[in-house]
Amino acid sequence: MKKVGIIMGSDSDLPVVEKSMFALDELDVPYEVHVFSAHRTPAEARDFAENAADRGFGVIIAAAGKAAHLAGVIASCTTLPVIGIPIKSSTMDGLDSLLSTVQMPSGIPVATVAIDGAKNAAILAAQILALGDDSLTQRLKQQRSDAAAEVLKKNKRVEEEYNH
Ligand code: RP5
Repeated sequence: MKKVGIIMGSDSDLPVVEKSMFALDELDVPYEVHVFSAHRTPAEARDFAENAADRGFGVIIAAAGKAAHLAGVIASCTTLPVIGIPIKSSTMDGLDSLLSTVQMPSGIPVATVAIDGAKNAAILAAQILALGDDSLTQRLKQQRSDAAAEVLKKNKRVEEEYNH
């Protein structure tokens, strides 16, 4: 199976980005994690993106906060799909990161998830890889039906407690 590349702008993003790793572990999807910054280590970020397809990656998740250019820079150096996670790491509650990640110029897309939306980034990455992997598709379907069963259980508990 192809791997997911997970890149973050700083190790201070780890508490959020770990949620992507947990979600990929649950789905048994292989990944590799790096700290590369669009501003502090642009050469390493570029080198990773330019070689990612040849190194067996199928999709890249890029997480960054503040002036969050990482996902866009990565996307400019590869034709692999890039998923951006805007990180809430400043005094602006992540709105700065969201706009910096989502407002890409025409021609270089970044599929941007919600602020701190690391779990959804991982699920979207898995869905992309599942296009060529039937057993991963089955695992994604199972995960959805397990999650639905949990919600129905919660509904039952609330209904029993409050409806008389
Ligand atoms: C961004 O700046 C990083 O992605 C992080 O969210 C933010 C702050 O980085 P540190 O100053 O904590 O290293 O580049």
